[in-house]
Amino acid sequence: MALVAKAEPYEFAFDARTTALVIIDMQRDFVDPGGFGEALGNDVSLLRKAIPPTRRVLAACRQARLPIIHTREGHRPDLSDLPPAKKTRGRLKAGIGDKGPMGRILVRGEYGHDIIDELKPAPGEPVIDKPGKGAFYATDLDAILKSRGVRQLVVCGVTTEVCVNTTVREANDRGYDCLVLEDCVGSYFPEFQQAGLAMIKAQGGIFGWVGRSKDFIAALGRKERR
Ligand code: TIU
Repeated sequence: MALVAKAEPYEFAFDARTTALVIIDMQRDFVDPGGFGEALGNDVSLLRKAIPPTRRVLAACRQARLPIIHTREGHRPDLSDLPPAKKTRGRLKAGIGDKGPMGRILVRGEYGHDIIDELKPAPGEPVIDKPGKGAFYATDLDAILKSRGVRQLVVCGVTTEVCVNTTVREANDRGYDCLVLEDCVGSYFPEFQQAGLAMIKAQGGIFGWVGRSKDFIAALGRKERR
């Protein structure tokens, strides 16, 4: 029996047995003061606003026993999976693989690459290490979701127009329905936050749905009361 969450362009109907929570790249390098993102001149408070509602969604999904997946963007320490184009883009003084404020930037195993303490994965929750912006590219995410019978994704994380949008587009092409929680995603650019969400729900939900954490949590709560 479907649960229903208020969303745009229309309500998101989902089955708790086939829905997973996916939290994208809530890594210190992007989100924490003193990390790579801030070193690039970005205002991380725009991303940090997403932490409290995402914590509430994570707690509700754990209680409802939904599969929970975390992702991290980053590369092998030898950088063998880092395309030269990605390495040189931006002409940064300190870029991916270089020494940054929290260890080597976006390198697996480094402190800055890991997920923030507030949203620490629990034992048994898969963490997908991805070399690209999309969580499906060059990862086993699709296999993990398919093996659990997942067909719908509830998406949180950063950044809205980069890794969240890329992942939602990849998921859409693979046949998943995605609900993006607008208060649980963040961008360094307010105009991209707005446009990134508008693009998902335009044209009748061309890539998916956009909703709010409280409405999704309320819908999940209706499962608990059944
Ligand atoms: N996770 C993610 O979005 N990676 C980025 O590089 N985002 C930027 O907005 N730069």
